[in-house]
Amino acid sequence: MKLFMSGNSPYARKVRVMLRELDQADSVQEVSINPRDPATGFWDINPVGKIPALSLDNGVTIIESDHVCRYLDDRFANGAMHKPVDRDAGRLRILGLAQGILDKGMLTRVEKQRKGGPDQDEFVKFHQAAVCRALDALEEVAPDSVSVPDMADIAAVCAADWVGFRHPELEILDTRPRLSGWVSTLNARPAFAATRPG
Ligand SMILES: N[C@@H](CCC(=O)N[C@@H](CS)C(=O)NCC(=O)O)C(=O)O
Repeated sequence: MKLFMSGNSPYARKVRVMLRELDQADSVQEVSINPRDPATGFWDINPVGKIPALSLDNGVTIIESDHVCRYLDDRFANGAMHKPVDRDAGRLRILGLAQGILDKGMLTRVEKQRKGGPDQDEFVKFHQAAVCRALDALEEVAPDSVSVPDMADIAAVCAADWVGFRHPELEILDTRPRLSGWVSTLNARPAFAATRPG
C-alpha cells in the first residue's frame, strides 16, 4: 500500500500518527508529493487532487483522511482507534471540530495567499474567527491526561498543531492552557514527534 502525503499536511498527519500508534508504519509506503503539481501524475491516482490518498495493492485508491483512517484502523486494529469515538458523541464532536479547524484554517491560508482584492481581509477574518471559536470548543473538552490516544485525540492535536505552525500570529496555545497541555503531552509520544510539521 502507498500513502500519498506531504510532511506538512495535517490531514495526512492524522493517518501517519495513527499508523505509528498502531505500530503499523512499515505496512504502508509513504510517498511524498506536491498534490498541485500535474507532473507527478497524482491526479490520475486521485482525481480530486488532494492528499492523503491511500492506494491499495488491488489498484483502488481511498481518499479523504477520515476514510483512510477508518480503513486502516479496521484492517490493522479491528477499529480500536475509532471505537471510543463511535461510542461517545462528545468524542465524535471532537473529530468534527478538528476537521472543521483544518478546513477553515486551509481557507484562511488560501485567502492569505491570494493576490489581494477588496474583500480579502474580511474573508481572512471570517474564516480565522471560526478557527478560533472551534479551538475554544476544544479547550473546553481538553482532557487532563491521555493514557492511550484515540482518533479524537489524534485529530485534535494534529489540527491545533497545524494552526500553530501555519498561523503563528494567532498564538493559539497562549490563551488555551488545557489545549496546550493536550498538544504537548501527545507531541511527546514518538508517533506525534516523528510527524510534526516544520
Ligand atoms: N477533506 C480532505 C482535505 C485534504 C486536503 O485539503 N489536503 C491538502 C493538503 S493539506 C491538499 O491536498 N490540497 C491540495 C489542493 O487542494 O489542491 C481530507 O480530509 O483528506
